[in-house]
Amino acid sequence: MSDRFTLDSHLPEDYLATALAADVRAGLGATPKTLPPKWFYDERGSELFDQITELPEYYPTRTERELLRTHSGDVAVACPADTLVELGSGSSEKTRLLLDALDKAGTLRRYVPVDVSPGALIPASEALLADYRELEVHGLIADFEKHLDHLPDADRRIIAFLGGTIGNLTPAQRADFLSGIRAGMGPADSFLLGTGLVIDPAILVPAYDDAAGVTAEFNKNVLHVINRDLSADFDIDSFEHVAVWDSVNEWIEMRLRSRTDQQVRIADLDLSLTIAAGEEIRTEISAKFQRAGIEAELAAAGFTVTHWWTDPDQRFALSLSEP
Ligand code: AVJ
Repeated sequence: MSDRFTLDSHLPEDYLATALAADVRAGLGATPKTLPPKWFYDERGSELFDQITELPEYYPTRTERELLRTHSGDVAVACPADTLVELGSGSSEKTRLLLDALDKAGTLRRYVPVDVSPGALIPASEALLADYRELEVHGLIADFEKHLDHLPDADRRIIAFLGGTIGNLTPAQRADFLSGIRAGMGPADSFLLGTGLVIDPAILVPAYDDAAGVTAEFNKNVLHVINRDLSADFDIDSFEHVAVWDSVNEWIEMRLRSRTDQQVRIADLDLSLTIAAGEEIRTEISAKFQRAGIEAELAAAGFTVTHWWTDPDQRFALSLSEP
């Protein structure tokens, strides 16, 4: 491995197992039942998500990539940073557009991918180290909702949170998350945020319920994760994938609907559940935003939005904010 690579973990040894157990106990004990979306992303789930990003119906990834292609140069001019921090970096698929722009500006030194999954972070880092011969990569294995205080210092940083993943947080979680980011930023740093915008449900809903059924598999994968990691016996085939647009909250909800009355045993939690036919488990919200709404949330966390870029169809936005 390159001497330009360092990796720190801020997760306690048993963090993932403990956090999954706590989330499943709380979520499946609640009415209605919920599960947090972060548990989709084991190896298979991450692969399914990568497939989703290439589906014809799933416009966010390609729209954001196009926005980055067009505006990374503007980002680098507005904030000629030496360090790019990417929260929830995953496969670092869109990162190169930003790295190239900072490289061109002559300021780039270091990339800091932050992800809970080393399985995605390490290979992504290796590929970048091979292609950017002077770049330092400082990987952080951390949960971006909880371990924000460990971001490395630098002269000037861009903190990027892309993909519209902020929409997977509830409004209260978003407020905490944004304040947490803001609290750790210096005066020269900038925050680059990708947000899905509110659009016609006729386009939105199929993006979360594709014809090929990949999103359905992705949704059901959380039950595979629970079966494997908590010794549960969910009959996965008896659930169907549901995606609904909630026009009041302006978010897409993914749910898993049981086709049958069933008993589920989660051995590691010593928990038995009854699930009624037709009952739904909410597995994800994916909030979409209007400009005024997200600007108000950023302002409430102490940010000033300095740039706002959207695609011609106004489906997705990139915003750049200052503390
Ligand atoms: C990229 C993680 C934000 O909410 O659109 C894709 C996840 N869920 N299809 C999103 C997802 C269903 C995605 N994020």
